[in-house]
Amino acid sequence: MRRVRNLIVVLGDQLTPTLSSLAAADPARDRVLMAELQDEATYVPHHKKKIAFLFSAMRHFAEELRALGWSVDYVKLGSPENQASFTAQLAHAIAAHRPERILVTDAAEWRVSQEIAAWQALFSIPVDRFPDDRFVCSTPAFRAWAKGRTQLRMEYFYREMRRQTGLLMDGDAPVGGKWNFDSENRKAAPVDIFMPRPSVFAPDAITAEVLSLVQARFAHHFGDLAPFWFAVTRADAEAAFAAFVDRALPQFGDYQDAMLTNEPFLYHAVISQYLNCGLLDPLRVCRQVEAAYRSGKVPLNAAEGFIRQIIGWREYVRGIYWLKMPGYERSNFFGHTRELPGFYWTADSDMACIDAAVTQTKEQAYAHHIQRLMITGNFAMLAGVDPHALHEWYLSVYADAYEWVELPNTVGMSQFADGGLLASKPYAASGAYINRMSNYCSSCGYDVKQRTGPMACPFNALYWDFVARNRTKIGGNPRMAQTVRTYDNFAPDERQRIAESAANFLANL
Ligand code: FAD
Ligand code: DLZ
Ligand code: SF4
Repeated sequence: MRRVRNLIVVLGDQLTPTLSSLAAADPARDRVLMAELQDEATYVPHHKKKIAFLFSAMRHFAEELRALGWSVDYVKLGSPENQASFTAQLAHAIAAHRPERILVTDAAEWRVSQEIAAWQALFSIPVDRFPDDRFVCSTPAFRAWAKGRTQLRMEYFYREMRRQTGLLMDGDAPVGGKWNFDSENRKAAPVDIFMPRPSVFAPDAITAEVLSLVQARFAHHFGDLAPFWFAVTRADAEAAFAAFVDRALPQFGDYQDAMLTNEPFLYHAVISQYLNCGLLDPLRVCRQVEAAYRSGKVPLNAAEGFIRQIIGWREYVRGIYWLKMPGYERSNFFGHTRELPGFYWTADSDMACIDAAVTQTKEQAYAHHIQRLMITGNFAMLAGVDPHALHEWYLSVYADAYEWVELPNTVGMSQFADGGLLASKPYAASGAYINRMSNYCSSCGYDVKQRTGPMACPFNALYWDFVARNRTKIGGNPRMAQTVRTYDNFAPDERQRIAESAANFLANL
């Protein structure tokens, strides 16, 4: 057998045929290594649907590469040559193939990038690392943008990305004369609204085999395996996205922040799991959305809102992650230490909003942004939950969760645990916000209109108790000052009732 020249290690979230490591190699002489790894499936106990999605997408990608002429060593979990970790699997492959060099595209997360950084010394083989060019903003470019700025605001970063990509630009000016149409995107959804569903894909033979494997090996992990309907090939992910553009995108902006019982997806795209493992290309989907706007199929507030999520938020949180790692994962501005309540796994909190978000998370490995931010995230911050414990929960339960995107959203945006690096104010809200944006409160045993007492919505007393507890930390924030003043104007006995209601609720958590 001819000696392999380059061995290309392709990680589970690198399912892109134009990947930088593959572009540097030659299918005729080089070999690809992919592996289903126990360590990767369990470094947090991932949702069963997430593991099944990724393993099936990986297996389909190996087929896609083979069809393009690549030789692929694909190591299934449970096969005799399977090892637990990237490093152990690579050692096994090096012994088998004796490659001259290892090629790898930089890992998306710190933990794995540290593992890769040790390979050259460990194996005494040159390891060529290539930047992951599937992002609009490289990590050095983000660092350069951030340098010297006292505040890193997404909005300014986003404008740079608009200029750089030319998306929704008329020359140097933003289309429509404004960069951001978010003020038009805050509508609550009427309960009888027509709701398009995300595309569903029946499991093929490869997926069926993976589903059996996951059921056998990870039965104790959180989440429902069935029904399994995610796309697992590039073609199907692209079809799912095209269907979203046709059916849901026109109203994406209007109802972006809305929540409805039994409507987990509303007008959201449900594509983050495809984008984050490389089945969809972020810039390409934005160009498709721009084309839909320019051809008159979708309004500007929808197109701009969607494009902002991808070239704005998604790129921005990645930049923050690589700017602040390691250490960012231990951020805890408020010094919160409470354990994560058990109902984050069991959905039996008796709070209709929490139970709706957790139930659909268990069923679908999905919740939309406002559910993550303003229901489960908001509650955890008000209740003083340890941000690291919450981070591990989000990283486990969503099909789209990878640390580079999940951690800044959890620690920075939802918990304000970085003290305001990412968010300009804590996303803290009482029941009134949830009542305005959802229909959850109408089926809840708690009364959203009451501030204190045993039947009062827990978010209310917890919200004011959070303000009271942290008044010195948040009072200087111009966007929180009015809230602190409102609390200060409560009569002393009302403040006392708030403290008692919050303490009673937390004591029974
Ligand atoms: P849509 O609402 O249809 O938005 C379109 C796309 O925009 C998404 O697919 C996503 O790629 C991108 N996007 C939107 N908001 C964000 C954001 N804040 N950060 C990054 N990308 C964004 N997103 C993840 O991809 N992985 C995570 O692990 C993750 N964890 C989160 C944890 C918390 C606490 C919060 C508040 C948000 C988190 N998000 C995460 C962001 C966001 O909730 C999801 O991207 C979104 O819900 C995915 O659903 P969708 O595809 O239907 O998105
Ligand atoms: C998330 C994940 C899981 C569950 N399993 C695997 C796996 O078996 N093999 C693999 O190569 N990658 C997996 N991944 C994704 C990796 O954790 C991901 O590549 C790292 O997070 C690097 O960003
Ligand atoms: Fe949630 Fe409070 Fe409304 Fe119940 S009343 S659904 S706890 S916001």
